Amino acid sequence: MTSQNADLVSEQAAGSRSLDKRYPITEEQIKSLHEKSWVSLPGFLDKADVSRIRDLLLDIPDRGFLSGPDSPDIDSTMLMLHDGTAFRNPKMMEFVTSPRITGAVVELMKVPEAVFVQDISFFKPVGTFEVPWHQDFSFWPFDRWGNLSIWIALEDMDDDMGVLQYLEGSHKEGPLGYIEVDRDIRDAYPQLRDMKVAGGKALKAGDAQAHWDITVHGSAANTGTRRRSALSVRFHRPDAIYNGIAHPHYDQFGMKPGQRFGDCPAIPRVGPNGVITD
Ligand SMILES: O=C(O)CCC(=O)C(=O)O
Repeated sequence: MTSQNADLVSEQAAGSRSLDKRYPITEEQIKSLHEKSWVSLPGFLDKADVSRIRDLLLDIPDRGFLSGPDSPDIDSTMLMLHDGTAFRNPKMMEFVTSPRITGAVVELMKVPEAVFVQDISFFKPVGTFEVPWHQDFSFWPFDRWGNLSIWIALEDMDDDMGVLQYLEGSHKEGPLGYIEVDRDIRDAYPQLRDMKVAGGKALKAGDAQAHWDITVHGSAANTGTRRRSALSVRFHRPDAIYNGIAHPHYDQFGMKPGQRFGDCPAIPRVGPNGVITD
């Protein structure tokens, strides 16, 4: 651990989780992400901050997990999504680009700067179905993998509430394609069945976990007694290039295929200390 990180750890122990203060990422955590495909970030954020963000999201209309002309009506057993709130709400943008979050992102990604590309909530009411094992990469308009999602618990979560889980080492398989309806990705790629299932355990409000866009991940049904409220914040390399794949969130930025995300005026560039303004 560097002396700077040692200072951060003692500050953490003293209880400072302010959004202006860096989270003390350790070498072990960086290694976990790069070797095991995911990393646990205990005590990432202050309980009061995540509860404020949860309330902010609950105050705006949500949409259900399924969308499009053939999708069934939204019912109370679906994931409730709020997609791209930060691009409409300055308080949310301030939160997701705070040094607490972006400092951890660039250290984990091992890059000098990154771009903030998406926030999306996953509020999972009691009874909500499982999210099947999948990779995110194929759904998004990036020319390369390397997008990092930080999945934040906005409330305390018990083991039976469907906490996000991961197949350890799965990012080393590379991109494996879309989820096919009625086909388990582990049937298409049987070697995934040999991988350890990690994560998926109780979390406290403000704890977080992070994964790559090619990490195979999913979540069990919420069989608990309370809604499970989580927020994913997603970052990529500034030199990642828009490839034009249609997506309801990314379509809004008016990007041209071939354009770097770091050159899109609507997309914030971030570094260890928050937004980069030059
Ligand atoms: O919250 C969930 O259950 C799914 C989240 C997810 O797939 C993601 O953040 O990429």
